[in-house]
Amino acid sequence: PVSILELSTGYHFRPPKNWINDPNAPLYYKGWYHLFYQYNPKGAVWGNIVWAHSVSRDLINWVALETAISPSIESDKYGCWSGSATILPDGTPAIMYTGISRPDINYEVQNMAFPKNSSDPLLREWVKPGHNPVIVPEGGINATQFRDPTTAWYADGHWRILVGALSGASRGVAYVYRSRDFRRWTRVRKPLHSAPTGMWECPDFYPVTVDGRQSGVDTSVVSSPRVKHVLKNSLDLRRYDYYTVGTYDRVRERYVPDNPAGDEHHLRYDYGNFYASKTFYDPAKRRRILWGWANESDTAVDDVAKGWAGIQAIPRKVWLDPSGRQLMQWPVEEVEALRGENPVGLKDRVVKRGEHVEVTGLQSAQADVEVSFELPSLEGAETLDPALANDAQKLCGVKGADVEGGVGPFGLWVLASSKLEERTAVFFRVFKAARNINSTKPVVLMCSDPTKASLNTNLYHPTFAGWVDTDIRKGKISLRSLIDRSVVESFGAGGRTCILSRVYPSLAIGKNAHLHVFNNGKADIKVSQLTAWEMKKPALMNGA
Ligand code: DQQ
Repeated sequence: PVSILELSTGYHFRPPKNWINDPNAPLYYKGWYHLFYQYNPKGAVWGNIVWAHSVSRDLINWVALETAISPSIESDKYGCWSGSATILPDGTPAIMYTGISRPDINYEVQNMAFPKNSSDPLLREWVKPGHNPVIVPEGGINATQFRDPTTAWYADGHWRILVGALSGASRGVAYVYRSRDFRRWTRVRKPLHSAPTGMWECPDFYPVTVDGRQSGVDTSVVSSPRVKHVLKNSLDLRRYDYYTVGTYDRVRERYVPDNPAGDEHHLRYDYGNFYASKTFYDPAKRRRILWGWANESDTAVDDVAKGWAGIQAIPRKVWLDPSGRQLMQWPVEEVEALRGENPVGLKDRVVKRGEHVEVTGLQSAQADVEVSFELPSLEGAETLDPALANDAQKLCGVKGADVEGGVGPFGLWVLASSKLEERTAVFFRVFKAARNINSTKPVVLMCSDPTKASLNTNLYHPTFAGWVDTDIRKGKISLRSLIDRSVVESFGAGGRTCILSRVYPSLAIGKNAHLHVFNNGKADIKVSQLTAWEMKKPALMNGA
């Protein structure tokens, strides 16, 4: 077996050494994509947080620049935590971020920084104006749970931002601050929105178009009847990012989710390891792009030994599904430039009950796989246990990849060792509609089951799962997986449900990693098309 220390990533953004977490202030400026991120310059565990900075022309090749923001003033002396960028009307970016201003507690205030030289497309140096901090926790705000300012939007003579907070013991809150001059900020008394979910970290609030097209709009497009709004919060307690789709009332400064139960029965960007994410509008390609952090799921001891921890997921384009009920996500098209020249595949291949088919002819430890399945019949689908109908993850924990079903589980085994002792399963499973659900539509579950991912038993290997809002009666469903040594990032049904897992095989490494299609359901399924590409390493891939 190979040591965990040799497992890295080939094309996912990661630091060559040390710890990274949240993506911060992604933006596009003068032909360059900028990514800042939370970074510990002194080690592979969280701490000593500064803003590292990398730039790219294509979202794939990255060059690390010098640290952009680090403790230097009273109001950020003990840490420069997460924040966002806003492109001002003159075209220059402004950053707002959280500063830790006391040594004894995480006393959180909001600061600003501006480029020292806006004619530098690389925005290498940032200066902090003397009037920092610009927002302090006043009026009963819990100063230790008050952080992560959003990108500002502009309407009716005012800029607005959100700051995430905790009210009382358990209420997640997004406070609105307004400013006429982007300098003096005052709080709107009532928050934009709140819910009994625990602390809201890294809120994100942005418009999406309702025309069913995949294009994005700038954050300040607030008043058109052609947009709805998305509010995303990162749940500190549960460590995942959830969102609702709804309406922004800019006169009352309130946001109302379309689904009244949305904050309770919420959607997630990703049902796996994906946190503290942030979007930005890319004017070059008129799209909205989502960045999210995926932490390691090995041990802290392993992280220290390997010298680094944390990656960023492949940036995803996000748009509103024509149904208006949820977002769609898809890896930015630029990642396809890494696909090798000789894809391999399967076509019209029936996979019978209990069968698995190996996809050969490629080195699949670092690969991009797209597959479409056809389901000849849904007759034999299992009945959904009403007790588990609300908990996809639990259901998948009970009905993992090896538990035979009616229709499914079927999908991919990725990062599989030659004798299959190790394998990560990414799959679907179809259920007849539960009797307590007012619909005849069958229910589709998507899972990532890493319980067999590694012979190394010293690892955290949760099964991840989410529902897929698709009409499977048409008999078709697709899956795409970006496999990258220790990452399996999967997109179900064209990006309706996404799951990122971190896995640490001990055998299925490099040339010893295999790829299979499997079917552990009673019903036959058909792979109408499978295409798998080896993925090249970007020429430049340098975190801090
Ligand atoms: N990470 C930052 C905070 C944020 C948290 C600190 C989310 O600003 O709330 O590194 O991961």
